[in-house]
Amino acid sequence: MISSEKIPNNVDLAGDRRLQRALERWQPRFMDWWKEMGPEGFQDAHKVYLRTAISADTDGWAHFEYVRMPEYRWGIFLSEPEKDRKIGFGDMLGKNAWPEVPGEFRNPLRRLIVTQGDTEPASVEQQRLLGSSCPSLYDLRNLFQVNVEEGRHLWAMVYLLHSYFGRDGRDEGDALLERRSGNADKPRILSTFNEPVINWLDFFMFTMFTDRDGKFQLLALAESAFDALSRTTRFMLTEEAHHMFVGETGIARIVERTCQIMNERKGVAEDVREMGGIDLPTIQKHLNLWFSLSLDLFGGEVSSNAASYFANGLKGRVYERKYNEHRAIDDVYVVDRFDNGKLGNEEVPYRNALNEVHRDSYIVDCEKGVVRWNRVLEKYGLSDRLYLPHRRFNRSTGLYSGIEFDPQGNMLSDAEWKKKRDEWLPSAEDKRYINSLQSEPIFEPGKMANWIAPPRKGINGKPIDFEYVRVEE
Ligand code: BYC
Ligand code: FE
Ligand code: FE
Repeated sequence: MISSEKIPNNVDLAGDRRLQRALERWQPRFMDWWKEMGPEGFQDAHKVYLRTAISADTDGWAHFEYVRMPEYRWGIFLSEPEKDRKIGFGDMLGKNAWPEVPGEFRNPLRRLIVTQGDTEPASVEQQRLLGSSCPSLYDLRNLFQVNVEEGRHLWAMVYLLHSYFGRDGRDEGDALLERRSGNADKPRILSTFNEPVINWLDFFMFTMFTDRDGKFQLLALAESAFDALSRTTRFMLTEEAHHMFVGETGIARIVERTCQIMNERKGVAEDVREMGGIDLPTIQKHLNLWFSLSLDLFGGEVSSNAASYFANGLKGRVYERKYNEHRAIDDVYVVDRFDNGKLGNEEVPYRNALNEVHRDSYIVDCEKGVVRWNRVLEKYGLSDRLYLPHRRFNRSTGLYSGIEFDPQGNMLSDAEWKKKRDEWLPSAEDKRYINSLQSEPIFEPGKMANWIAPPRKGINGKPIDFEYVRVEE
């Protein structure tokens, strides 16, 4: 029997026998998946100081305890309903939001939910080996906090599939546990979620840039006319903030340590590696990689899917309320276009350019993080700066895929690209170097790997040298 003790929830699970039965059948499959594909080597012996959501209100958020990860209580939470909620955009603007899934939108809604849901376990799979190279117990704990919450996000989507999509939904719930990140035969749905996350530089860039796509997609789904989807994603967003914090501060701490080394060595960049730090060009290359991989997640620049999601009220714009006008039927948007291999542009109906609209606001948000990283460089009196590469750089979906550009957005021949590639993206040698730095985990409380500065403060008011993960019989 599933009790609310075991699955904390605010959806009255105990009062819905059908849903209970479906989740009872799915739960052991999830546990099998977690044990096979979750954090390797930290399943049974380790207790982790984790935050567990035990209710949807602010108090429920302050709940911290030591748990073995397989015993984490993955809960189902929806944000509080908004009374008489109306559809906020598209052709059905002003009509009542949907308590159920309208038959005509069943397929596209299921597809959106499955696509969202698929990314959550994918990211856990991508990160499953990182524990064995953690730079500190503090970072190890943050990795696991992110992992269990992505697990909870999967539960959130499976709850929607089981509650609203009947048999099809249950099948999709099973399939979410069967696909595997990077597996050629049964890959995860979206490109970026099949890319390897090999080291902690990848991890911090992933949580900075890829989890931030999560933020933007969830904000767009939070506008949905399908009320349960809106409420589920709104609650997920509260967790997403921590994931991006982990990424942004992780990189800031690496940059800080690199600055310290550069100052000790009077700014000779080559010496950073000699001193066991991560040099700025290597940081920039990982930034280039994960920013461009994450831009791919917004879909094609011109997309009829995006237009119909918006027209039908399935997926809105980020912070739809901030727009003056919500139908967006007459507007146009200018996007790049290729004519005989030459780059020009064209006007397209605004709704068809919504993926690009989202990408624009995402880039602005990423830029703010880069500004904060550069403040660290400034503070240390260094003139080097990090930057976001052009959106055309290294893309594998949409308009720019199959054509090479430099980080400034200039088109390149294949030969030029091949010559320069390793200056812009992590090379085999860079990967070897980072792996050599991260071959051993650091488990001593308060100790940091040499290539990263300590955080400003610990978790939940605990000191930095708190034992965030411990082995216990
Ligand atoms: N890889 O019409 P288009 C997160 C497909 S991250 C592979 O432009 P659309 C998280 C596309 O399906 C947030 N295929 O696409 C982060 C379509 O296929 P069909 C995840 C791709 O539909 C970190 C075709 O190409 N949430 O939560 O406008 C850790 C034409 O594309 C890709 C969502 O994505 C790709 N990158 O936009 C943990 C929200 N891109 O129709 C978690 C739900 C496109 O030809 N998903 N395709 O068979 C969506 O809203 C949309 O599916 C997308 C794509 C925005 C992703
Ligand atoms: Fe997530
Ligand atoms: Fe996340």
